[in-house]
Amino acid sequence: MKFSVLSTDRHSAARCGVLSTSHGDIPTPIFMPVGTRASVKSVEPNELKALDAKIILANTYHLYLKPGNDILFKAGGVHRFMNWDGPLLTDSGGYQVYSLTDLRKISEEGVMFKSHLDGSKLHFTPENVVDTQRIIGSDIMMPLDECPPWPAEKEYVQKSGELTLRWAERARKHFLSTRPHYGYEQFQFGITQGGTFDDLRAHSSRALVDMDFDGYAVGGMAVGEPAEEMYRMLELSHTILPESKPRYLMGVGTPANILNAIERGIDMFDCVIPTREGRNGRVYTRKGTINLRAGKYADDFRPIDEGFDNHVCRNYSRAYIRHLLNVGEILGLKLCTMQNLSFYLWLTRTAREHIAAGDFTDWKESFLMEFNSNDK
Ligand code: PRF
Repeated sequence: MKFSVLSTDRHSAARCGVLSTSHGDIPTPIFMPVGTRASVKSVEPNELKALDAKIILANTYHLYLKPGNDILFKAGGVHRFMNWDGPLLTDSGGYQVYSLTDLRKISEEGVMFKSHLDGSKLHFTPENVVDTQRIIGSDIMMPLDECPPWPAEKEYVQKSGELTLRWAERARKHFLSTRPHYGYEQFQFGITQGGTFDDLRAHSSRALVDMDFDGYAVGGMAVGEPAEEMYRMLELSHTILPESKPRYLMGVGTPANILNAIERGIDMFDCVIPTREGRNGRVYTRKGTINLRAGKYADDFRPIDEGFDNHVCRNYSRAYIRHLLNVGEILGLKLCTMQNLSFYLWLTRTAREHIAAGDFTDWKESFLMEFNSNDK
């Protein structure tokens, strides 16, 4: 995989770079909008492009369930199926091992899920998760892993981490012995686990580095641990993961989490916060978040974020969007979603600019000061 680091911050581990895939180049650090079921809820691919999305994420577990591999293969892969011609990353279903605790059984072989849709049995193995992602045709695929909850006993996290490593070994071997279906190259990242235990996280990271993945994800974070614990794990990861490969922090997070992780050497992020909160009427501004459902916005004809140069702020007022939400017009959810994605994409784009300019840490501090000021 071609990943070029263009500049490294003198005051921190932050770096900006470019990750090249067959579907285009991705500037890093980057936020990846979540399109679990081959749709970023309510937003079309051409609109994602206009919002400056460079890569989106989908989920192997959900797509395997519906529409299933036969239809995905007949469609010629998910890019063609959904009409997204940019880079696509797929998660493995490893996170569902965590989120669907009551619906799965873990064994050496893999994970047995009871479908959350109709109760039918699904067997996920490290090998068939690679096969499904070959059919999906994602540019970057993730191996099957187990994300343990927090807090958890060290013995459990250790055993789980060892199993994830054996699965990673099988997944890497299967990936290297199979070919893409659609004539373009695919890449595979490793996922580190180990909870917040320094020795377990270090062991997981070293073992995965030895397997020579195309990039590395830090998994098992943002499951309820204090942010400081997560930052400590990122500092540790930075000392072990190779500088020359991309690093992805899975499922994170708030704007502050993202900037603090960039400062610690992370290049890629995905999170449902902007899309999910948008559908609840919560929107992001440079001065913090506001909930547009509140009555006080009924006659507030200012844009969501005054002076923020994007489609939503140029064209619509708080009062109008609040009205849409208030009467249940679906356009309201869509405009809130677009505002938030635009904000998150602005955040990583602006971080890149400041890394390149050499003043990332100063900008980060002043951004967070204003974001937390509550002066809206
Ligand atoms: N593993 C996988 N996907 C994930 C995570 C993980 O640990 C997280 C971390 N909470 C988010 N998404 N496969």
